[in-house]
Amino acid sequence: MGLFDKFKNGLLKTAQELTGNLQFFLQGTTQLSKQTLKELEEGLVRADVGSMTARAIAKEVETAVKNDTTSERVSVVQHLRKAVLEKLLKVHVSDDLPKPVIILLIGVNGAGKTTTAGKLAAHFSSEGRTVLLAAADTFRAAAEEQLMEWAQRAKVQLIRGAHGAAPSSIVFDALKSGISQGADCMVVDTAGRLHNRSNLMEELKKIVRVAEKAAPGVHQEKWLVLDANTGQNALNQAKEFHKEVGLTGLILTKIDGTAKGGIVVALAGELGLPVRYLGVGEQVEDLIAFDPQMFVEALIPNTAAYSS
Ligand SMILES: Nc1nc2c(ncn2[C@@H]2O[C@H](COP(=O)(O)OP(=O)(O)O)[C@@H](O)[C@H]2O)c(=O)[nH]1
Ligand SMILES: [Mg+2]
Repeated sequence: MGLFDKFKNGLLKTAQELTGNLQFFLQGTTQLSKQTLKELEEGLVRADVGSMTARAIAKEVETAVKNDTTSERVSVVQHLRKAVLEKLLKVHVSDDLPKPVIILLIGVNGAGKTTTAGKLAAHFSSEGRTVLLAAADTFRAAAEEQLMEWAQRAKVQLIRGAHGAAPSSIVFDALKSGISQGADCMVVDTAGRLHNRSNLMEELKKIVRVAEKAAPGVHQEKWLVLDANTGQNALNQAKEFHKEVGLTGLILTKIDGTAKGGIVVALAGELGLPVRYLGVGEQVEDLIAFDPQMFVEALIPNTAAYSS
């Protein structure tokens, strides 16, 4: 499947929510009435763009349409596409990472950290990197086994700790070993934690500090893995984690099963953090590097205002 088709399939439900709605109320309208504008904003909110960002986008569209002398139906959609794209481009970073790089995956239970660790390992390995997976989730007995399966699938090395070892000590040993072996991409899977549990947040900060000590000067990424179904709660989660450890990116998982994919726009608009990857399924290939243009094209196709 081509990259764009992956975007399109992954965002199908969100697009139906948003664009299906656009088609309905933009049909036959030649101007952007107050009512249409309100419906546009509501459509964005329903797709989980968030009330603040939805309002901002609606305002931008209103201004753009006013200033556009050729304001026909289709141009409303064009202006909408442009407004959404601008929000995403503002925070976008390319997926070129330095070598070596350490990637810490953090987030709450069930968000998709371990699955994403496995997918990322396969992805970077296919780019010719020497990848190492570190199993720092010592909380659940099955967690290591699950990561082990992913390591085998991705054909990369897995480093795990001795029974009962502290997560930070596993991270220390894994990164030391990775650096000495010349690994250039070290992906660390951590235990699920709630942002409002202070002992778990302290443990996370310790993991970050220890990673810096084990591999001084090595570029460190701290990616929060978020379940897209969480909707607006994802915003709060991200804010809290960001405050505690200074995130460098986000991964939105389970985009395939939700109509709440607009959360990507909310995260960009309200947090200023880039989405790095989208999880669009449970298989190893179901991970896509985030691309703002493709995202907008999949969410609000150019043809939205024409087809009936
Ligand atoms: N549909 C779908 N399921 C996913 C995705 N990512 C993870 N999952 C599923 O979500 C569940 C929890 O994933 P897991 O990686 O164990 O979460 P963790 O607790 O954060 O490590 C598993 O059943 C995964 O197969 C995704 O992008 N799409
Ligand atoms: Mg896990």
